[in-house]
Amino acid sequence: MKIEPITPKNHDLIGKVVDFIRDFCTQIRSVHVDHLERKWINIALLVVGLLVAIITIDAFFHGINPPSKVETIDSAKLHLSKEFAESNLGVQIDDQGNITIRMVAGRYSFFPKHIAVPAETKLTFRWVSMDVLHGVHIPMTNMSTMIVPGHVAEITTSFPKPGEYPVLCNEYCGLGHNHMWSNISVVAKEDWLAPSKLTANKEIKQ
Ligand SMILES: [Cu+2]
Repeated sequence: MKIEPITPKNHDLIGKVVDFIRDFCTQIRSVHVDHLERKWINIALLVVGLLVAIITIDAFFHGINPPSKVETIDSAKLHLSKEFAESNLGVQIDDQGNITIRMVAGRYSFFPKHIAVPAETKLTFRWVSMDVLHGVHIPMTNMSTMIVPGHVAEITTSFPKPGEYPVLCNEYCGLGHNHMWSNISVVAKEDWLAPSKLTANKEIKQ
């Protein structure tokens, strides 16, 4: 990288900026602020500084990051990624019987729009966003997370009772936000049909 030498031109600019800051500080100091008011301003600034420090320390030293694991993904290439390609979305069961549900959130729907899962079973949901920040909330369950573009949000949960559960977006994502929903049918464990055949067929098609 070429570093530009300090020329009289940009030396002038630095001088102007310094003058501006000096003027600004002088004007601020000349404003009359009541003693008590000044105390409260200082307390407010102290609280703001403390919060910023906590966030910074958490982010850099405690690894506080977007929800779930810090797993990144290219949101613009979801349809090309193996895991979130259209044919891999929905419910999948592996050889050990672990159930994984992959869903994509995009303005203004969750894809796939409807899935069926068994009750009283450990389910791993993996969510990604194809565009902006979304959220996912399933009322009457502990499912609530942000879906940050560029990150995979992973939640492990189970549904205690069979029934119809709406999946709602709880982060304002645009004009159609209130129409952004999907639906999960939770069926009794013994009535649930594992999509193994479906998965196998898909693999053959690919
Ligand atoms: Cu939304």
